[in-house]
Amino acid sequence: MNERERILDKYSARVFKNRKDHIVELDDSGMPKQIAANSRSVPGLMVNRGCCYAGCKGVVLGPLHDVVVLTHGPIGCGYYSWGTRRNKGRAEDGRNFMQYCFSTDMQEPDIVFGGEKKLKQAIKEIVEIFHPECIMICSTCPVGLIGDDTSAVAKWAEETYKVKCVAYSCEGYKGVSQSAGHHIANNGLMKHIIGSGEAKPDKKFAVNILGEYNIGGDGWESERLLKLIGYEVISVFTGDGSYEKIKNAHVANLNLLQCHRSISYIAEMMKTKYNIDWIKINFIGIDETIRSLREVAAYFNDPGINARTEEVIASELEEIEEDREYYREKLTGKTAGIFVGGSRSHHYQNLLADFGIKTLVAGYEFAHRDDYEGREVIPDIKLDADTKNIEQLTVEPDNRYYHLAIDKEHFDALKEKTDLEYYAGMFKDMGDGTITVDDFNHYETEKLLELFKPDIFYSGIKDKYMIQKSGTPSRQLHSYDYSGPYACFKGAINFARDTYMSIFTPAWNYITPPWYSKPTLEGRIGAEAIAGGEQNA
Ligand code: CFM
Repeated sequence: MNERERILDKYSARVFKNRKDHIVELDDSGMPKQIAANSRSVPGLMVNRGCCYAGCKGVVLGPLHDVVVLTHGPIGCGYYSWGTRRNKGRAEDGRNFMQYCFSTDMQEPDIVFGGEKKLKQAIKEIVEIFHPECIMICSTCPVGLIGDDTSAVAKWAEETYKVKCVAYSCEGYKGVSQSAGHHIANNGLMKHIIGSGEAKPDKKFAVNILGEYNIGGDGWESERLLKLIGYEVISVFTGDGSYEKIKNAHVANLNLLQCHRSISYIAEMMKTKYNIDWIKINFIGIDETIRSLREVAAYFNDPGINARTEEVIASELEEIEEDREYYREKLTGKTAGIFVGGSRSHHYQNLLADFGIKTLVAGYEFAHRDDYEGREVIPDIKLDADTKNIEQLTVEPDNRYYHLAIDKEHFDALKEKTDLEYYAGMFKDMGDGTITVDDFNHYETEKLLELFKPDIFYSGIKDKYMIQKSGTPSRQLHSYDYSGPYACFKGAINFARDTYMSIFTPAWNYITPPWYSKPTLEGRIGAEAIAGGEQNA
């Protein structure tokens, strides 16, 4: 029995049938392999996913510091998404609403008789107290169930208060994970915000950074480098981003796409609407940062930008050289497991490789097949009912702002050798007997630790302490355990330092993993349905 079969072995026939296609072993031949992804989790398995509302409100819209994001629903959803993601914001313009929790706090009578009145009252109070220029309403499950017309309320708010107001029907139950919420947020931003500013596309080296949420200050570090080289960063989606800036995102000449999963929809739509090309960059990892900076420079093909790019790379490398060598020596030969949401499990493998750490197992909570296998599989992905529930927005070219940054010949030449309009996915960087698990759960995490015994396991708060109790150091790659930034050159050293400290702390000598001292529980996971239950299944 190989490792994959040993993980699946404990499952009942019914659960096995579901999970077998979500767990793949990667060898060096026959890539890419197919994996089942973006489908419903098995009820009862403890998975790490979030909901649609989390993806829309928490992930994509939450970091916009000058926007009041109002949760329409009972207080729990607003409360539990209050400041729980570490997207940092500076708000030099004085408008920072990120530290507040805005919610309509629906009560039973609102559920029974409708919540629109309360929503209007909340907007009135927001306008009077905070004077924002933009309000975004995010719906939670009960709002969709009782049918409040939040778009009509948003329209009313725009007419009554002359503010921008956008409603997102991102009820938690939509789709199968937070991924659906990303898509809904992308659609809303595209429909109502991007292109609504007055700026004209007349800047030469103007870029947007898409899918950079400034966790632990990563966005600031990426922006610092880009500005040093000579780029103008028009807007960032959405880490330390603002309504003020993203409404003018259409004037950029190139979109740099960091997180493919959460925001590739906007990248594609901006290409159709404004002819802005996008390039898949990755500022996590030293070699990847260098590759990304060079590819962006190649796009603009300007002697000054090319020279500055090399100068910045050389000076950043020089600054970190000593630390880089130190940590590489300490960490080379170590092994890792890495499980994050929908893009970091790939990005951080590159950073780990910079320090000689091999990734043995990796996976995502909610990625789609293209994030694993590469964008070439997109035409083969069958849209199921859950996906069809999410609006597939189509956009048309906008003649006011449609502009050409490079000619076709240069575009075609670049497409050959760079990640222009392409993402290769995670699999191609793996292989060699490694295992990938989609929508991993607690049982599978325990089993992976037992079978692979990695020196460190990167994941999130939901499983961090379970991992540590097994005697394996765990670092959170969602919040960076309050450290960071981890992006670019200096960030790589921060990451190596934190990894080094985690692995080498003597605390691990005091812990004996459970499988060394007592037999693990026998039995099957996901029992067959008992009589009577089957009809409801
Ligand atoms: Fe993109 Fe993210 Fe991620 Fe994501 Fe996230 Fe995050 Fe993440 Mo947590 S947008 S897919 S929904 S890189 S919050 S900043 S760390 S799961 S891997």
